[in-house]
Amino acid sequence: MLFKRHPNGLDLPFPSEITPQEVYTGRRQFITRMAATAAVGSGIWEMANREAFAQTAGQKLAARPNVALSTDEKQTPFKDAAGYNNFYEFGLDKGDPADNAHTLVTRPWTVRIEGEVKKPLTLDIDGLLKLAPLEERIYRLRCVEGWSMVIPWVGYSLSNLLKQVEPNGNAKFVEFTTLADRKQMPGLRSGVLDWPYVEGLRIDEAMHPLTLLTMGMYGQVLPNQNGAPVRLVVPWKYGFKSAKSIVRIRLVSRQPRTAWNDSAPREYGFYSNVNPNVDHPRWSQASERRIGETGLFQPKKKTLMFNGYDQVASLYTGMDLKRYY
Ligand SMILES: Nc1nc2c(c(=O)[nH]1)N[C@H]1C(S)=C(S)[C@@H](COP(=O)(O)O)O[C@H]1N2
Ligand SMILES: [Mo]
Repeated sequence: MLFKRHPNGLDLPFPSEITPQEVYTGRRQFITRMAATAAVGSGIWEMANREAFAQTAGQKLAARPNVALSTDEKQTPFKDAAGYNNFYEFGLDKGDPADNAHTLVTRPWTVRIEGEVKKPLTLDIDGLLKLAPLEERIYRLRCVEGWSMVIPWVGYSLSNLLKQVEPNGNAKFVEFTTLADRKQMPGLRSGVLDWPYVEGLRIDEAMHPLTLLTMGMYGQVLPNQNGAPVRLVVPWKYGFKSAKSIVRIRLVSRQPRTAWNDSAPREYGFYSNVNPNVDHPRWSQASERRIGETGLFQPKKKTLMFNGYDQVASLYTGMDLKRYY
């Protein structure tokens, strides 16, 4: 999405291609281990972060498999899904979120659901976890940068929560606002986006059963770098629509502004449906690299319309998806 200026003035393409991903993940893990070893030795790391870790890491989250909504493709290894991330609040490099997100305090945490609704609601994480039965859904996630993963998420359809607040007749869109706290998020010092990170969906997209309110992955509470304690996963849209660490959900009458659209409107539209026929202005979207799968010369996979989730096509009948990218 963002590209460092090369000294020769050229934009570097695909950040994931600068260093082959396998080499990259291995190196990051090595660096992280070294840093952790040094810090633990000093005792500071433990004191500062015991609390945050105790609440999350490794905690099991039981869920019933939803086979009908799951792909049977090979799952991305956990270490890749939790080690190769975009979460700019914790830095721009793919390994930064895994290195830095331990400072995120995920409990206590509340989500406010408000706006054009009859019954606004504030829920804490336990309230959210109890709202509907947890399901495991194995979804493809396609990043706009040209890579993809297959991840077993844990959550339930966002529609469960939206029905609870009873949207009124003016509710046409849903806006998702995520945490922006400089004390917890070192990435906020950079001006790459206008914080907080805000995303949006049309109300029918938000109510679609595939749209997942997500609290876990791989049978566990979400790692902080994957958007703990609660995020969205919208599998037929580019990954940036799947906002992490949500604090507010607002039902609104007009299409909300979104962080990526604000920063580069020609490159990131409001809809951002995965579409191999609409290229990003700076690269093709026709194919993708599956993270964690093989060696250096892994063939790319063809990207599918709506990321293969054909059941959403009817949401866009009659719409020019080149215009509404
Ligand atoms: N708050 C927030 N949410 C975010 C992002 C971000 O930078 N900040 N990055 C997005 C992008 S570009 C992608 S591809 C996915 C990555 O999710 P994952 O790290 O769990 O695979 O998160 C999305 N959600
Ligand atoms: Mo992304």
